[in-house]
Amino acid sequence: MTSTDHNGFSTSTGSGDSLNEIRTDIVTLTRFILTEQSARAGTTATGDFTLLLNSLQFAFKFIAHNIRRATLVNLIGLAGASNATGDDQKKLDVIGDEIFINAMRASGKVKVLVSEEQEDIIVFEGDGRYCVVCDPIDGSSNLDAGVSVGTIFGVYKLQEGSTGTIEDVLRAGSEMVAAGYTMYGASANLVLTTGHGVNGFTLDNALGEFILTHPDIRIPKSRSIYSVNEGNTVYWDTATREYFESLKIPPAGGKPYSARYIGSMVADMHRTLLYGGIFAYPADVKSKNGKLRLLYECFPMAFLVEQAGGLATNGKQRILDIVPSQIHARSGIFLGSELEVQKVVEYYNKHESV
Ligand code: AHM
Ligand code: MG
Repeated sequence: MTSTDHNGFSTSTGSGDSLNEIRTDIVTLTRFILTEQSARAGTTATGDFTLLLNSLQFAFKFIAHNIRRATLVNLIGLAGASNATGDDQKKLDVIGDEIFINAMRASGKVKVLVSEEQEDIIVFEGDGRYCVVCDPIDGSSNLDAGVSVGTIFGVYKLQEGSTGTIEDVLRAGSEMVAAGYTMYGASANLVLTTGHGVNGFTLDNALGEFILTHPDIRIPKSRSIYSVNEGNTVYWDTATREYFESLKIPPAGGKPYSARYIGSMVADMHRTLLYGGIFAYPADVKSKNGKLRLLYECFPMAFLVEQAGGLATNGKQRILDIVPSQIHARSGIFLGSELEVQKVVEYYNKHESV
């Protein structure tokens, strides 16, 4: 069976499909973006974003290729150095970073790049009009165990008249024009927003193309799943502790919440987007500003989750309203299904007013 989505793309819809039915009218990421741009841009589309996205796709494919063969070509293990925020770098962190920087430079469309692995911003030559922020390989401590990791990215437009400075990226997440992640698991899955909903693409290795497989992702309004590193309970504030404790008390006739924590933000977020529930990395007394970085971890995920109908907060403030004080600034974060995140906010409100 086929149906037509809001972009006018026809997609197979599962029920009624024969196992032998082969899709021949597939929508590639490039086709999707071209169609979306021409439908929305009016007369202003220059094709620059499409070219930027092509370079991003190339980086994802190249990183996916290296992750897949990592064990075979001795790419697992530490590189012997630490990055800008003091984390031990894996060999794949270094390679992922190089791939990303080279792809963004080669696009000719990027002026400013922020990478988790680089202390300072990189300003490229040329007249690129975009700023890209990225964590080339997030969750890399999981790499050697073959657990899914991912690349997280966000895109700002260069400010009017700017020649490329740090001010172009020290901006609220709500100013991002696109964001997403690619999860490197059994297959490479790219989840993208350009501010008009969320769409998911799967890399077809034989075609070398990202194919639209999850059109218009909507996060369920609620779901009894929580995802957090509970080993940190002793460091949490009262609101956070009470909130997570409340999830373990079954309602009359019901069940307590299920815990699911991979420890790889992209994989935990992918499940949360598709199944619903809440993912959190709260600020605590050990990490007063949280662990996850605003620009290239919290903002892109918050942008995606809001576009999918969910919420993202640090408990007191909407994540996308925060303005980072520096490029590697951190924040506590709770994000996911609308009704689940609202409960956290209620706990924070209760404790604020005491
Ligand atoms: P990284 O950017 O150094 O990989 O760290 C970020 C990762 C996230 O993917 C994940 O959610 C979190 O760190 C896990 O941290 P912890 O091991 O403290 O639970
Ligand atoms: Mg990271």
